Amino acid sequence: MKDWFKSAVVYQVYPRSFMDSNGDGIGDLQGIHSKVDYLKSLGINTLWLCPIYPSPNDDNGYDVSDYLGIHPDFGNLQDFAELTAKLKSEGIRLILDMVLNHSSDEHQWFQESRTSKPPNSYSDYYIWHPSIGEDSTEKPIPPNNWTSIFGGSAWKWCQERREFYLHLFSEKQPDLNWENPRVREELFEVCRTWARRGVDGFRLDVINLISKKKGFPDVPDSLLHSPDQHYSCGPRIHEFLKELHQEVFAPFGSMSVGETPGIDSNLAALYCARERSELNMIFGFDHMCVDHGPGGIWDPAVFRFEQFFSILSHWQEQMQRYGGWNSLYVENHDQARFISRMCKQEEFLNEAAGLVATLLLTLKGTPYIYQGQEIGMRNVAYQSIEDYHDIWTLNHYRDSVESGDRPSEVLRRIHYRSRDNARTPMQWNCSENSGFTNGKPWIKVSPSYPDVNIENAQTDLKSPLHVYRSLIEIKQNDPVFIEGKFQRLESRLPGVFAYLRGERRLIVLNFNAIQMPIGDLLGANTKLVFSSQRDSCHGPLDKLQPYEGRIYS
Ligand code: TEU
Ligand code: CA
Repeated sequence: MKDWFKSAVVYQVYPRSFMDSNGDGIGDLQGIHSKVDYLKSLGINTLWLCPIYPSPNDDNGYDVSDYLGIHPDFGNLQDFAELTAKLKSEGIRLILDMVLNHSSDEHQWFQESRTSKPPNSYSDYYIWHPSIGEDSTEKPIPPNNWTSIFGGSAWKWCQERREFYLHLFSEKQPDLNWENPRVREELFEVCRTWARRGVDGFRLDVINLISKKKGFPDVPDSLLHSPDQHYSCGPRIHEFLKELHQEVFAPFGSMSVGETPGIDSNLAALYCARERSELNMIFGFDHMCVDHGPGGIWDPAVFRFEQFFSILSHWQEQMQRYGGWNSLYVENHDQARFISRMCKQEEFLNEAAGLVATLLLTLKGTPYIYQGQEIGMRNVAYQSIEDYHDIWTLNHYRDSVESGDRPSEVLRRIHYRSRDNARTPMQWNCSENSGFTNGKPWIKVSPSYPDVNIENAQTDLKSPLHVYRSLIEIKQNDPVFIEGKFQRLESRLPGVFAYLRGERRLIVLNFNAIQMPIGDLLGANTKLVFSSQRDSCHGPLDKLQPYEGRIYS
């Protein structure tokens, strides 16, 4: 089907934390297989799997040591084939996560590259640079001030080659050299192989970082807290993406979504406007930064709702203007749980989750639902750093404590921000370890599981699960929610976001913990067709309940 990505409703699975089939405490492919029926019942039609390849797990699979294999923790190629067959029989498409900006340092390419200089065939597979001198302790000085997104210098000295290599993420994730045509061809062939194995599309990890700025200029002071803006959009980025499109996506009809930190709505269309033949859509980050303080991601600030609404509207309008397509998300494996960020009233978390569902499924674009989001899974607050596993979190803790921050203060930031908030095991039921494993889970289960779990949600009419289900069905049966024009309506009520889809669908969302009158937003003939809260009352002089979302027609 042409443009099937426009009617896709994507569910993202973090395989380590979804379902464990063999009691080793780690989620796996057979575990996912056993839950396909659940996914089907939710109504989603596309599944995105985070990396499933062999990896030393310095960054939980985003450090790939063999692009064509399956990590033994997850199973093998036979399990993969069984899963794809099962998905196909249920009409669910599959997209895989491709990590093409960097590999693991344990990949054979890097093992060869680190010990050899040109003309050895692997010597230029990565980004090598001589030192620019020695400091007073005779340590080599790296070529510039670039810092890794996970902390520390982005350059690591390699004694064998007597050169630095670049790693924008951990030092076990050396950046691949896309300037080398052989590297590009290897990576294209990797994607083609998975397409031949039946994969329908790709989520491309940090794809806008693959082309590096010529001459490696220093990061300016103003961007030191968000250096990814400096690393993104190198001079050959669009050329490389067009090549990927021509070599892989076009011949296989694969769907493509690029993860693009540091791209704003004005640049976005350059990546996904249809006639440019690059990507189908991208994941922007603007709207995920509305609770960042001046110190960047580890500096939590109050959630700025009005900014959130205007960023979302602006992306909607830009994509409409330039013929691009939006991806709609508020959670993934890198983000803390959204309702914990947005809603400070414990008693309204379920309502807030239903409101978010209404937002994601009624804006224009392809919605991405992250595992557990549909039942309102929330942040955890482990009291010991020992209970955290994410490399970014652990680095932040170590660096902050070393530089004199109080450990309790650092933990407070981690509770709010850590990526592990999204990585606690999926909560299936109220049995031990939330039904995720019979063994010891690789990461602690959230203490919320006895209440918040799939089994409870099925019977609890207040669970956001039902809002997701109903709205997925509405979206799939009403083309206005796919192609209908987006138009924001000015609302004088603070914290209320209202817009039209097409001519006749009005969506009104109350992001407040109090009731809001909405009479003046509604025309005389508007009739309520959906409320995210079943028990609220409806009439022309009606009030929106705390965190309620409604659709009128
Ligand atoms: O994430 C990229 C990433 O960490 C940044 O985009 C970050 O979120 C942003 O700079 C915040 O401002 C991807 C994967 O999703 C993540 O899990 C990996 O750790 C990372 O790439 C490295 O592969
Ligand atoms: Ca397992």
